[in-house]
Amino acid sequence: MKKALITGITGQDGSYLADLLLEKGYQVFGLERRASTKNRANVRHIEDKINFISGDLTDQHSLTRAVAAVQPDEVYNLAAQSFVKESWEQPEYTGNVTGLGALRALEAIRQINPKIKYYQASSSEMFGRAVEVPQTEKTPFYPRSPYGAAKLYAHWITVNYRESYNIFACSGILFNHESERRGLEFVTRKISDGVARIKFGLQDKLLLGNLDAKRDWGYAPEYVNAMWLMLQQAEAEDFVIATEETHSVKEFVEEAFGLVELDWQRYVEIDECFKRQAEVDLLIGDITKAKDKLGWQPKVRFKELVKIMVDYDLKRVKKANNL
Ligand code: NDP
Ligand code: GDR
Repeated sequence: MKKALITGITGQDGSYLADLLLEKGYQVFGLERRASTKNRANVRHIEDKINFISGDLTDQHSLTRAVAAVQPDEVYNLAAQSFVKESWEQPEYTGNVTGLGALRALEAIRQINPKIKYYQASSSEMFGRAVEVPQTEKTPFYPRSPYGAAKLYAHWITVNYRESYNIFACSGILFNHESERRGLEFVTRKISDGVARIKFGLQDKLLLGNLDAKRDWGYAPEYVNAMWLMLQQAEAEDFVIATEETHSVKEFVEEAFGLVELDWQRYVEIDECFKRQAEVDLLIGDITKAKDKLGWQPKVRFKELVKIMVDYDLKRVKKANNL
């Protein structure tokens, strides 16, 4: 039985990856940080199958201890301060968790057993003010936020530990991926939740920032499969994972409101506080390498993604409010 240690197991991706690895017969260990109230909603359905280990990406000892105790075959480093907007409010903290956290995870592997395979959750935010369209593994990086800069450090330290210590370390450069488990602060979920609440008369307005930004949005459960595939290859390499389609936030809004037959222009208002200090205007990935080497490609496309999220939030909001 293979053993995997997942940091960020309570997040969107960590929970889907845990589902996948349990299905594959892995023994799954999840690093969980101390909080006054536990945050296990995303893993509630598999809570009894996961071995939770206490630890925090800002604490080297806790990571080293976790890796020593579990002796995993694979470590998936998914934990991060992952909200881009927040990274301007907490730039140093973001650097510490999202950037140095990866170094600490790699150090734990180097010290305990360099044969452990490592996956780093890199991000299309590293392309930032993209110098090339579409973006590939070879596109130069130009991060536009403290988050993007921290991810870039994590990305390069992963490459560096691969080259310095021969650790099987891969970075998946994943473009935005969303789901029913997406945090409510991210724009897609904010929209699907807002649409449901407006439909049921619980909310009048949806306040958003920049509607013109374009993103390559995929479906998270499919993306965690790409992470696993990367660690099953003969050689450790980095891969872009995306849908190769780009849509604006406005298109997401139109599609989501359209599904409940409401005119979005009556409900959506622009609030400057949701705009960013520096924006990433356009992201679209090129997944030629992932298709060729991993045999990976997405099935859920834009319209289906919006529908999955809106349908889910309509049901959830209805039930939560006894409607
Ligand atoms: P989430 O924000 O949903 O999950 C983040 C996870 O990290 C949570 O489990 C959180 O725990 C944990 N965490 C945060 N800080 C710490 C810490 N100091 N120590 C230990 N754990 C911590 O992110 P996603 O699931 O969406 O993303 C997974 C990873 O992939 C992240 O690294 C993200 O930056 C990256 N990424 C995401 C993309 C996306 O579109 N979703 C695209 C590209 C990259 P808690 O529950 O306690 O808060
Ligand atoms: P992003 O996701 O920054 O791409 O990072 P987010 O959903 O936060 O923003 C996407 C785009 O929508 C615009 N936007 C708004 N965003 C939010 N959150 N709230 C709003 O009200 C709003 N209005 C407009 C933003 O300006 C932006 O252009 C996500 C995270 O999961 C990262 O961790 C990950 O690395 C990247 O995706 C790839």
